[in-house]
Amino acid sequence: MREIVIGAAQMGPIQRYDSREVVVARMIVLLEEAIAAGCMLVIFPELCLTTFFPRWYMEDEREVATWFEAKMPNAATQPLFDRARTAGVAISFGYAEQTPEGQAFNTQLLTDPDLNIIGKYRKVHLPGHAEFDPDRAFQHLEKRYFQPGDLGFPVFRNMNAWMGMLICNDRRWPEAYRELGLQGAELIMLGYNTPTTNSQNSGETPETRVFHSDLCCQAGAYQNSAWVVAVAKAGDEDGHALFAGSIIVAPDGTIVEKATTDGDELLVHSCDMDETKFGKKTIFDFKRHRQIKHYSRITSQTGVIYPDGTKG
Ligand code: CDV
Repeated sequence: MREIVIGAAQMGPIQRYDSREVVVARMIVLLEEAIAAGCMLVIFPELCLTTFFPRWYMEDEREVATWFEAKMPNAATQPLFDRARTAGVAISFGYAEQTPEGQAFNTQLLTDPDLNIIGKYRKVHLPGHAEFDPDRAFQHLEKRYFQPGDLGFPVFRNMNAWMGMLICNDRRWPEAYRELGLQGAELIMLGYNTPTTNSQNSGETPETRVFHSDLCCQAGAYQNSAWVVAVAKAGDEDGHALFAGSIIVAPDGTIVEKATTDGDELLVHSCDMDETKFGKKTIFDFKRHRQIKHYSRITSQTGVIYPDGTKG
């Protein structure tokens, strides 16, 4: 058995004018709960230090810069690192990263139990748009504020297991999970900020949107025989609702824990990394069953090209 007791630290809403210090204090409350529950690794959501700022259209670069972290840890997050280090609990959380070269990424970090940052993932599949879109009920400007991740889909050795990360929209792309699965990922951590309504289709119900989220996480877990921990930032942020429903999914695709509120809430599950072995050795033994000579379109073509040559 290779047991890791995991805490999925769902966070309730963060308002536009909430400070990093106020948010980090909330994260430490969740961390304390996790420590008391025996968690060894605690996972927080995407962009969890601030409100989901890509919903706001901004032209002033100085204003945009206020949402980014130029250093990690920094003064605001140091207390979280310090408390986790004293307890020997590894953490993973998402933030807006500004590099010394001036690049901007939607990033998730991973530490070991000594709180060394041993891994970083930068979101590859950025949803939304780069310019103000008057046809949407609300904006989703990730393509304006971030560059697509430049690290690929790395997998890290941590706590005697192979671990990878995805961020929010990445969970809808099977290629993202498979990139991790092909490196033996046993645990896939992902955070999300997903609006409860579809800004381009008011007829899509909140239930359908949660269904799509669960469907993708469960399929990604099953098809790669890996644990998937999906952690929401949820609730009403300045009048904009984000759905909750954080889940822990076992390597057979079943949901073993699910959040019941749309506020700060900790899910705890003891995840045995050896449970990933069965699927990896049988139906999803990639070495025996994958047929890569038939998959070339996946890396050579982005959009649809019909057999008659017309483009979709
Ligand atoms: N933060 C996100 O990536 N949100 C997207 C929304 C825009 C659909 C998601 O895939 O959940």
